[in-house]
Order: sequence, then structure tokens, then C-alpha cells
Amino acid sequence: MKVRTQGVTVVLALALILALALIVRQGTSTGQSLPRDLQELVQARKLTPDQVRAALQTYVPPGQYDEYLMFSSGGQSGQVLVYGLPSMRLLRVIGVFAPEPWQGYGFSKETRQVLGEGETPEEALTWGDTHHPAISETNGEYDGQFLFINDKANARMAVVDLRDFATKQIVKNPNAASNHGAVVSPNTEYVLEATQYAAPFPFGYQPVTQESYNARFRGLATFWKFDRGRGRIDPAASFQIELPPYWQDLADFGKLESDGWVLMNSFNTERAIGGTLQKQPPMEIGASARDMDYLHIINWKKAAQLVAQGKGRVVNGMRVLPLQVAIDQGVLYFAPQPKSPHGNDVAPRGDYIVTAGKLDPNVTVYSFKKIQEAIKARAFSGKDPYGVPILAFDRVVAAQVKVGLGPLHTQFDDKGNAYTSIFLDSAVSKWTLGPPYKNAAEGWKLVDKISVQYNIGHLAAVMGDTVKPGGKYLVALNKWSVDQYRNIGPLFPQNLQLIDISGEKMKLLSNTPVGLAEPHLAQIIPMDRVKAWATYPQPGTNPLTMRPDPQAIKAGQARIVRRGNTVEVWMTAMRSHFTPDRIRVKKGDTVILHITNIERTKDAIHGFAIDRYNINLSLEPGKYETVTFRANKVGTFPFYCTEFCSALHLEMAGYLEVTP
Ligand SMILES: [Cu+2]
Repeated sequence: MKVRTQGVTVVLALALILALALIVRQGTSTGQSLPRDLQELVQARKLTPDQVRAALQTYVPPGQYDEYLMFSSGGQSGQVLVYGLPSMRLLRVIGVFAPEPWQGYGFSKETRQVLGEGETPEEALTWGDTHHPAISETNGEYDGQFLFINDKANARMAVVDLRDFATKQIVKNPNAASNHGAVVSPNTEYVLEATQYAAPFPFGYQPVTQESYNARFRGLATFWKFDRGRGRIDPAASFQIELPPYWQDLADFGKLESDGWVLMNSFNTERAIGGTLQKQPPMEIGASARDMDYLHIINWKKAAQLVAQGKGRVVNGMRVLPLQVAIDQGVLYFAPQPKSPHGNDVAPRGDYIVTAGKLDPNVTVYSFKKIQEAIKARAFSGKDPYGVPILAFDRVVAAQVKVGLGPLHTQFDDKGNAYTSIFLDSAVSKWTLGPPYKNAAEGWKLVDKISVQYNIGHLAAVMGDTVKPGGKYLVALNKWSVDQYRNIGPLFPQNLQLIDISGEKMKLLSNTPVGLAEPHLAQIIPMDRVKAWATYPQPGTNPLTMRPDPQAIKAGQARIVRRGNTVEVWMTAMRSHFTPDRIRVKKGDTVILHITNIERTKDAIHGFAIDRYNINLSLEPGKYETVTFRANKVGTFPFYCTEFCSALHLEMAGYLEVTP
């Protein structure tokens, strides 16, 4: 208790110091001096004025809320991490591609269905590599309704409903073998997934020889159609565009003046296939041989029309627009793009596209207007080996800005500035956009640079890739933490760093270790844009349909019914008992539990776990879920509530009897 009081005192002290310092600086000193104990505290902790300021800026007192939510990919954990900003407190881990026991994700019938019920145990995927979260958008702004996240390892895309922060759907790309990124169109008509590594198309076995790679391997741009009313991706209404076997990875949808187009980067246009034992150059050397790769410029609205007119062919149930049709119909153009780019980011007005080559000291800025003019004038510098026209570089580039070694990804603020992560320099560079964001004399200039610890990959600013960036904060997602934390074994936490971007100079505010995975990318949205439920609004809501389930029950309706070898149980949970609390079945029976949490009070959450049966649910107020299992183990098994729900929480239990 004493320790906690001291902790609060430290922070209160810091707050007072700043408040008083402010009074003194504004010349309105009331004559008070800093309380002695606060001065001593600052000295004892050896805090600099900047550190005191940073602490005060990021401290959220008990009972108060953060201003922003950050959705971060959870890397190899397969999950999504939700943080509050500026405190950087972890508020939630959303189970997506891996079971998540606290939420009961992957245990109930409903969530097993999402994770992949029907797969045999050998097929079942128990992890994912989440990379790029994308919040749904309306008119190019985050609307806070849905979140999409890709699984790079297994070419899957997931849909999370932000009413209950739960995963509702996972779709598997039938033709891709890896992916990178999820991005949404300005009104979330489509979620775009680009393949990461080219693979045989149609997928199957093809030898890895240069001849076979060039002829039989392909990249794909997959446009998953999102049905907002149903809150689901509709695979039957989705389509793909066949692309050359380069390694496409990141894309951004055009917006406002570039609406209807997609800009996608690629690398390994060398088509390197490795072969270190055969004395061929290793993959990374082969894939970095050329000075230029290709920015893919895709007219997605036209592609959608062509597919609707039947110009696609169906491959593994997915409509695919063939590469030749995309070329002939003016759906696909290239522009040279320097040196193994990763990011491709469309400026807020949709007028510029910023790309960053990982081996280039510059960001290259393309003008969308110039791209359109060059297409119209057929200003091509050649064609790639597959016949895709390449726009002349000097006809489409608006500017190049020297920002540092290894630029990767760019975000924007509300004042016409851009922020680029610089991997090799371990830094964030701030630079100015040209007209109409800044006047000609001020535009395209590096104006600030801040070191980060260390090896930054992506970065995220408040609404930083929308038509209305919010400024204020930026988070650097750093791969290495090196000396920032005391090592606790050889697997080091990665490091999120919060940076204040409200002033001319960027200021480092805080470090947040991530001891879970490589968080790849994040998006930041004002907290009040997300209208999350505190309880399921209708009693007995099925989280899959988000409607009351016909099998949900009210108090007094609990019962056990046997039909042949199936025993069905309708159960209620409320503080502090399950009804029924005794269930007797025979070995070999199929048991179906329909459990309704009949509580209406927020926070009155119950869990439901059965010894030895690998069953573990989370039952939030108003939620209904189903569990189905074969009673193949004889014994008398306790079941209990896993949430500390009341003083008599331990008594919230019962017995499952499985008779021989
Ligand atoms: Cu990435």
C-alpha cells in the first residue's frame, strides 16, 4: 500500500513541478516556490526537465482515459494488440490467428468456426504472423467499425468487429502462399492483400529453376470484397489481378484525386531465386542487384468492372483478371521505383505517392497528376519482360528528398509534414510536402530528425494515412531494444517509442517494451471514434451473428435433454452460480452446452472451464456461446468460473459426471 502511495506522489509531484514552472515562465508567479520534497524527488531520480515534461505528458491519472487507441499487429503471436495513447498502456489483446484463452477464443463452437473448424488436427494452423492492421474507412477517414489484419505466413485475412473487439471471420487466399499487408479502399468496398513471395500459379508444385520461375510463378493483388452490412468479406464477390513474379508487398489505395487507383510497391524484380549451395548469389544479393524496381499503378475500379463483365477466369473459386488482360485494358502500369522499396504512401489529398527504397538515401515522391498525364501521353521508357508498360521516371516524379539511410515507411500530419522511418540510421525524419501543403520555397525539405532505439520498421501517426491526419503523436515500431531494457534472457523485447510531433521538433516521450512478438505496423484512432459495447446489448447475443441466439435462455429455463447419444444442456451463468451445476452423461456421449450469461451489469464477466476437457470460455454480460465435445474420459470433473466475479467466485462451480 505504501509503495502505491509513493508512486502516486511521484507523479503528483511531477505535475506540480510543471504547473509551477509554467506559472513562473508565464510571469504570473504567485510567489510560491516548488515544494522542497518535489525538488528532492526530481534530483533523487536524476530527471531532466525534458523527462519530467515527457512523464507529465504521458501520465493518465487513475480513473481518466487515454485520448487515442492504437491497433498494433501482434507479429508472430498471431494476435492484435490494443494500446491507449499517450499512456501506452496495453488495453487488450485480440485473439485472431491463434487461440486466446482469456477470451475463450478458439474454444467455443462459434470461435472454433472462425479459427478453422473442419480442419484436421494436422492441417490446423495454430499461429499467424500478423503484419498490417487496417481500420475500416468512410470517405478516407477511419470510422472505427472494423479492423482487418493479415497473416503473412499463411496468406489469410481476418475481420475484427470493433463493437465487441472480437474476430468474426478469417478467409484463406486460395491462390497465394504468403502475403503482406491489409489496406482498405476509402469507403472499405475492398480490403487489398498483396502476395509477398511469388509462388506457382495456380498454386502447386513447380521446380525452382529460373525458367520455371519466370514462366510459372506469379504475384497477385487480391481485392477482398467487404460487405459492411454483414460485417464479412464476401469471397464470391472478390477478385484478383495476376501480376509478374516480383515480390509485391505493400500497397495504398488512392484517395480523393487518386480514388479508384492502387499504388503497390515491388522488389526482387530481378526474379532472384537463391541457390547458395549451387554457387548462385544468395537471395538478398540477387534481389538487390538492380537500381530500380517497379511501382505498380493499378486502376482497381476498372479491374472490378472487367471482372464483373466476365473478363476474369476462375482459379480455385476466385475470379482472376489475367495479366495480359490487365495490360491490354490499361489496368496496370509500372513506374521505376528506387532500390527495394517497402513503403508506398499516398499523401492526405491523394495527390502524391511517397515511396522509400530500403537501399536508397531518398524518398521518391510521385505526382498522381503526372502519372495520369504520362499514361495519356503514352510516355513509356519501355516494357517489363511480361509486357507491362513502364512510365518514364522523370515524367512522373515530383521530388526526391534526402532523408537518411534506409527509408522505409511514411506517415503524415495535419500541417503538411511527412515522417519517414529510417531503418539503417535508426531514426525518424520529418520533412515537408511541396505545394499545396507548403509553399514552393518551404516544400520538399528535411526539417528534423530524431534517433530511435533501434532499427525502426514501420511507424504510425494519429490518423496518419487518412485524408485527415491528426498530428500530435507518432509511434516508432523498433525491432531492436539493445540496451533499453535489462535483458531477461536472450530473446529481447521489441520497443515501441512514443514521439510528440505537435511542435517543430520531434520529442521522444516514452518507451514501451513488447515482450510478445514483432509488432509490425499500427494505426492510431481517436478513442471516441470507436463505439465499443460495454455489454452485449441484447440478452443472449451470439457473438458470431451479433443477434440473440434462438438457443439462448432466460433465468428459469435451464434444462438437460438427452436424445440418443447426445446430451444437450441449456445453462445460465450469473453471480455466483451455474444452472444446472450438475451434469451426468455416459462415456461416448456427445455433449452440447448452450451457455448464456444472463447478467446485464457491465464487468460482470464469467468464465467456464472443465477439468481435462480443454474447455475454457469467456462469457461477457449478455453473451451466448456453445461448446460441443465428446465425453470420452470417464470421471467426475469439476467445472468452474475462471473470472473472479464475486466474493463467492470460488463457489461458482459444479460437476460433470461421465459414467463408464
Ligand atoms: Cu511491412
